[in-house]
Amino acid sequence: IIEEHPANPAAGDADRPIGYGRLQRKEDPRFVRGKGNYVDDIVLPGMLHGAILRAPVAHARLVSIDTSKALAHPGVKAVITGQDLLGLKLAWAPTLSADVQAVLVTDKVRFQGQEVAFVVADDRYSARDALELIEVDYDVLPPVVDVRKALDPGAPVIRDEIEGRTDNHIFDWEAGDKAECDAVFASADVVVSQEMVYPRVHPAPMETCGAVADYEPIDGTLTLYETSQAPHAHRTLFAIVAGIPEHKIRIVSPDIGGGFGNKVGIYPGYILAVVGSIVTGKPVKWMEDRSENLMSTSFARDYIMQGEIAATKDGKILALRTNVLADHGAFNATAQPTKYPAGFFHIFTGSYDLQAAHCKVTGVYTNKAPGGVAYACSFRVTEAVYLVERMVDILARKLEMDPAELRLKNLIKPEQFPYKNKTGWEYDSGDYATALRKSMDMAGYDELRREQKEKRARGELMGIGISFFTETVGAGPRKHMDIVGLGMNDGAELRVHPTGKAVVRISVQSQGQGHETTFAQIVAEELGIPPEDIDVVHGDTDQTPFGLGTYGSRSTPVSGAAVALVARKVREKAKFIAAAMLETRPEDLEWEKGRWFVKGDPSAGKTIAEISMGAHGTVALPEGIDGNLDAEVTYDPPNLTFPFGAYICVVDVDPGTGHVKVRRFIAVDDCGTRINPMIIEGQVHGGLTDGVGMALMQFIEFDAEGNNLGGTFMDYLIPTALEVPNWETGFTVTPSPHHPIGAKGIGESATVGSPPAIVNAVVDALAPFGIQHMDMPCTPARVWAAMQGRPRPP
Ligand code: PCD
Repeated sequence: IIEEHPANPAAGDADRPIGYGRLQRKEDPRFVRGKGNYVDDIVLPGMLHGAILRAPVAHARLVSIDTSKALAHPGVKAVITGQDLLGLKLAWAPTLSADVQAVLVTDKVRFQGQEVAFVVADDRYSARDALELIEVDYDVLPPVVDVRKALDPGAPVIRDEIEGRTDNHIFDWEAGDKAECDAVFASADVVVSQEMVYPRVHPAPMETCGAVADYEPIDGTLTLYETSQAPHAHRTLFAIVAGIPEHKIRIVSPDIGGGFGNKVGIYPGYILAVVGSIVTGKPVKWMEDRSENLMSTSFARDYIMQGEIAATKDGKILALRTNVLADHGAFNATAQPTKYPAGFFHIFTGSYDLQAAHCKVTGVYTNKAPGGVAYACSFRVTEAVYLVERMVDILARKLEMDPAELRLKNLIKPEQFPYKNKTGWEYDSGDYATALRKSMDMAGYDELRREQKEKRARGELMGIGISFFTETVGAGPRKHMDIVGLGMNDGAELRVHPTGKAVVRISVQSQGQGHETTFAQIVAEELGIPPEDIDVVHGDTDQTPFGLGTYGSRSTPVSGAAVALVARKVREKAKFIAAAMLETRPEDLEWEKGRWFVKGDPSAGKTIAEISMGAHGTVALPEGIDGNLDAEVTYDPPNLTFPFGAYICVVDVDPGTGHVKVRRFIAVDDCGTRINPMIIEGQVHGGLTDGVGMALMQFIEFDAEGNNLGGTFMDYLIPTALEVPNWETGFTVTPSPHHPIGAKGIGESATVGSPPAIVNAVVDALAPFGIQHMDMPCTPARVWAAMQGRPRPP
């Protein structure tokens, strides 16, 4: 299975991947054979099935609910309503953003698709049939659909159950120095402004959300199989909310069919499965269907951003400011660290060296599904990067400068790192201009511009779009961040068996990223044990150390660091045992290629396997060293990591239909030290494809009544191989100075970086029409409409 095995890599070679490089994925043999084990594959003896009745309207008072006919339906074992949950004190559950969310409606429906009742039956079909027998009387209220009208005086108050609430305002949050920023703007030569919408989209993972709850009444234990990106955090929250002691709860996240942020939160369905199991005394399975997933689980984005950029007339960018209106839906359930209600949006200064910056974000309630999840985005970085990269392009147009040249002029320089931006971030490392130049070389940038000029002369619409992004991933240092009070650290436990095979247990949860491979590679690199001899255990709270889970591309920055350090701890311990075995002093030993040997006598050495056998065997152990090669670590990152990239997109727009074809896409990514280049390329391909979906095809719209118009894959379009080009990827390597192996995250880079490159390309193609901006998604209808009534290009 080893495709590329750099046997004796030169030490310090930054381009060399870690631990066997392009190793084929250890998890794939089970996936390609259809032997994965997903939540819906779990079948327990006597298991019942749950189904959720959902509200047909967006805003309505619940007048009455009659479940008697449903209860009488054959096979139905229980029907649970909001009133029942009130009795159990489970009608409302805390969200990840210090709000509460209704598990089942008790008073008022607040979005279409909201959970109203839960039926438990012998099989899925009886449960679904019984839903139709529940009689609900709704008193329909006017909904708040348009976020711009949510704060109007007289707007219906959505959260009227909260004491004293008279409007739909959730929070105002600011970063940067407003006075300083306004002063720079006031004296700048050039100021341009633009309003832009980052529309509501959905992670839409291949596997929908679901759970199997198994409450054992005799000893009071709960085993919950869940689609969860953060099993340990979920367990703690279940313990707090449901009052079940934490040591009696086991959460298992088996194979996950894509997370993309959709499986970070705890949805009502998970809680209902648990309640169903407690009520019936049987295991209960609940699996969403596709429409339920799209309509009720976490959406992403939904930011209306008013951006302004200030510069000198020769193109030195001075400052950036923005006001954002954030639609959080009916409950503030956004996933992000407590201190940051707008996530990491304040990295909106991007990759540029600015004199001042200020942002203000206002969050409001509307009658839409809650969420604001970080879909392939480290907490609103996606919105931030889109804003700055569109603004820089608009500025380039205004200054009549080439957008690449404008960027090169303003990028933070290598010698400025660590770089402190104007909103408080400290970027760890970067070499931005090199990455941008590399992408321009790969693209043949000057040649593309020549081609564009020729085509424009013939009336053809070709666009070239650039984006340069910096991300902030690896949340995070416990002094700065927590989620619902839990510090964002992660653990790793490593055990080397007597024969030198190893098992590493990690607190993060793979959803397809290939952790069983890459985390084994980190141990392999540190200890010289081949990756195939290292088992990676994850996704079961009974078997793994505590940690906050996988999202925000944090697994490699946080848990990957824990794994490197735990392996180093084992290596250090092995040194003392090796010294005993070799009858020498530990300080006389040197480490190389998986073995400790005597300095000056390389033939006298012991491999990790030999040392492990010694540790577990009869070697007389030095004072204070016990008989194993095990260790554990909890890692608190000193800072986040700041991966970056330069993307270039080439589009052709059909002047007759408005159809946008992405002809080429060049992506140069820098995620520091690379572990597995093949997996990295896969991550980038996936993220770029997501970017095409967001930029050109998908958004979740609502009509005036609050009906969700994006509730099926007929309306919510998922990009396929047909819509995307043959991705051209490249890389540079700028290691993170504070990460033990220099690695930064990569999982979300392409989703963050690609939408602005695509939109910049579309707007560039439409430049002859004098179009400065177009909101996503640039669908054929929108592009066509934008061209109408404007003079044809010369
Ligand atoms: N890597 C390497 N190297 C480096 C980095 C990294 O190799 N330097 C690799 C690792 O190890 C892994 C991957 O790659 O395997 C990734 O990583 P990261 O970046 O660390 O990340 P993570 O944490 O692991 O993951 C997460 C991400 C996210 S976040 C998302 S969205 C998405 C991504 O991931 N998701 C997904 N990708 C993916 N893929 C798949 N397949 N699936 C899925 O689901 Mo969020 O926040 O949740 O929204």
